[in-house]
Amino acid sequence: MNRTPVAKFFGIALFALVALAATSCGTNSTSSSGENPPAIAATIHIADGKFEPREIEIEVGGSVMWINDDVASHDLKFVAPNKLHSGAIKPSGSWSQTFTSAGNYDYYCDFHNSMKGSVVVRPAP
Ligand SMILES: [Cu+2]
Repeated sequence: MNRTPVAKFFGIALFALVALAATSCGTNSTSSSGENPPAIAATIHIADGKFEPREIEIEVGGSVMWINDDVASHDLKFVAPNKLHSGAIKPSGSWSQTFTSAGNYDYYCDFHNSMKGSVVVRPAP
């Protein structure tokens, strides 16, 4: 007569354990994909004193790579509240950045202030 509640308890405990295992398994697979180098979602070329394309849209978690095809050095300084700064990107050099929060990231070249671009990071679907 006493066994039924005990069996019920173990049944629930087992269920909870399986649910926990399933949850942690799901978390593991997510984090393991995050350990891989991020895939480049978009590439922007710097040429003739311009960012090409000037505006791009990516999904949150995506990475963008800037490649300097120009003969001069350029950099990327992001407009507040973003504090990203690439530092000088020499000719044939590149710089990449992963965007982990959705939002609009406007930037300009600190050496040539008329060079502007923006990255629009969409939230995950
Ligand atoms: Cu520049």
